[in-house]
Amino acid sequence: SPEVITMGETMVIMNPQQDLPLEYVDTFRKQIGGAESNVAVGVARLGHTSGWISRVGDDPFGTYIEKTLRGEGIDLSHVARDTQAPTGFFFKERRRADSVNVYYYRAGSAASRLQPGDVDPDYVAGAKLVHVSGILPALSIDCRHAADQLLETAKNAAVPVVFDPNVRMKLWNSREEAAEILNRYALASDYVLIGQSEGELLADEREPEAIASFYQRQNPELTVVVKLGEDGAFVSAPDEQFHAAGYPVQTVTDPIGAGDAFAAAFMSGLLHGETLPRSVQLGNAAGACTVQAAGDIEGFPSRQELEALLQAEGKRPA
Ligand code: KDG
Repeated sequence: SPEVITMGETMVIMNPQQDLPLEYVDTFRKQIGGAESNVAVGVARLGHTSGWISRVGDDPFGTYIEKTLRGEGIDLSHVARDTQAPTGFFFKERRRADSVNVYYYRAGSAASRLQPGDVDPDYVAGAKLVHVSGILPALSIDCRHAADQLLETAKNAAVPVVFDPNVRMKLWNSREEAAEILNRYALASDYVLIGQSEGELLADEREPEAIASFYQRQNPELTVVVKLGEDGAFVSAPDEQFHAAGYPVQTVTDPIGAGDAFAAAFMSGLLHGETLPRSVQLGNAAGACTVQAAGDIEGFPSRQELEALLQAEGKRPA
C-alpha cells in the first residue's frame, strides 16, 4: 500500500481568467481539485507514496482527472469508473484577487455514489497514515457510511488518522448537522487539523486554546492543530502546547488548497519521524507556498523548495 491513503471526490475546476462576477467571465482554465486528491498530490510532491480512493464518471472529465493524478504519481488502483453518473465539476469565482467563491455542480456525481464497499481493508491497513476529510461524509448517506468505514478500518489496523473537517457549508443542511457529524470524526481521530473559523462553527469557540480544549476535554489523547492562516498555528497535544509562527506571503493569488498543502506537509513530517513542532512548521510553509499560485495544487512545494524556505527562515534575524 502507499504510505498515505485518502478518499473523496475530485472535480474538474473551471477557473475564471478574469477577476469578475461569474456572469461576466468569458474565459476559463480547466484544472482539477478535490481536497483529498489535493492532499495526495501534496504528499507525492514531497517524495512519499499516496493513494486516493474514489469514483469518477466514465466521461472525458473522469479521464482528465485520472491522467492528471497519474501524472502526479498518485496510486489510482482504487479508483473506479462509474458508468451510472458523471464526474462533478465546479466553478471558482474571483471578484477580488484574494477572495474566491465556489459554485458546485456535483449533486448525484460519480463520487457521491462511493460506498463502504469501496474501502479495501487490506489497502487501508497497509498505509502508514490515513487522511479523512469532512467533505466525504457531506456528499451523500452512502459517502457518510464510506467515511465511517475508512475511519473504522484505519482504527482497527492501528493506522493513525489525520482528520481535516474541511467545512463546506454549501454541502450541509445546517451548522448543527455539520457539527454533530464532523465532531464525531474529529473525536475518533488521532490528529485534527482545523481552521479557526471552522473551530467557531464546530466547537462554538473563538480562541485557539478554547477550540483545542473543546476536543481534548472529550478525548485527551487527541492532538489538535488550530490553523491560523498567516499567523501560523496553535497546537495542543497530550504532552505539549505551542504556537508555530506563520510564513510571510507576498501576494495571495488563490487561497484554495492551502489547508490541503498544510495537511500534506504535516503528514510528511510525521512520516519522516519529525517532531510535532517541526511537522507543523512544514505545514505552515507549504500552505504559504500554495496561496501564491492559481489553482488548488499548482503551488504545492517540492521537498527542495520546502527545505529552502525553512532554511531562509532560519537565517532571518529574529
Ligand atoms: O480544499 C480545496 C477544496 O475545497 C477544493 O478542491 C474543492 O474539494 C473541494 C470541495 O469539495 O470544496
